[in-house]
Amino acid sequence: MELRLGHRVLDLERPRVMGILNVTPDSFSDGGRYTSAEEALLHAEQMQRDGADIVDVGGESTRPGADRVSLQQELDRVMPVIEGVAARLDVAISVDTSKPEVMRAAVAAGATLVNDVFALRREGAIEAAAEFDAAICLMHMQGTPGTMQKAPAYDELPGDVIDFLTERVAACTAAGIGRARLLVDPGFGFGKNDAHNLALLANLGQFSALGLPILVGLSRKRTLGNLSARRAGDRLAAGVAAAVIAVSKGARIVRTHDVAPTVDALKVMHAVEQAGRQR
Ligand code: 7PM
Repeated sequence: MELRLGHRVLDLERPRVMGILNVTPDSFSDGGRYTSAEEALLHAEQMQRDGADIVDVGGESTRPGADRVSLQQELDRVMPVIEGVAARLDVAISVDTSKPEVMRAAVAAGATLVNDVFALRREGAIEAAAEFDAAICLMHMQGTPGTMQKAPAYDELPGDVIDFLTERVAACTAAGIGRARLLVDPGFGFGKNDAHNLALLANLGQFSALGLPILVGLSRKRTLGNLSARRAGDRLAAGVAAAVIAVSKGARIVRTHDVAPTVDALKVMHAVEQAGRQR
């Protein structure tokens, strides 16, 4: 499996790492340490050195109950960072947004992946995506960020989530977006309790039926906090374990705050997989 990101082709035979670059002042685990574009660029540079293949630039916090951000505010936050990374670094740029105007501006400035937690369900988003040729990550979310953790409920897991993604993939292809541009993501923590998240991780292999690259984000999430009894900044080992489990079940891209240890863990994993295939 391969993913084209602009002039780059990511061979997904080896698992890849997407580093989280928050430019929101209210990000729950970075505590606003990277608010200015300059600081965000330093962070992106560090993630590139640490082995990230992609940096995910986000200007709107999807934290439950977080304030919605205006279009202008989001553009002001993400555009200088995208422009700076495109000019100075050699990593693929993902833009974490649900707004069609931000998608368009970001892609024009060099983003080659759109990471949309609303899976192009916002007004005008699917039409915008049909106009450019960046890749798109379609993520499952039950409810909306404001209310999704109130009482998440499913008839079947992972079936309900796979059905949703199947419908979004069909909507994309109907809108003229080729499958070669699509990735899918179960959306850990987005309208899911701990049991839901664990059932999805345990059965992640079933997402392979979609025939598209699987991206996962488990880094520092609450289920890992509950399992380890640790605060967000102390969930590194739990997050790396979860990443390794996800990749062992077919995930190809891991979205994480902790690039260096995740890259190391996935190198070990990949080497062992290759050794197993050679004998
Ligand atoms: C507060 C709560 C702040 C949750 C940030 C988050 C994913 C994502 C996020 C994911 C994809 C976080 C999340 N999670 N995009 N964006 N997949 N594709 O922990 O799991 O980063 S935001």
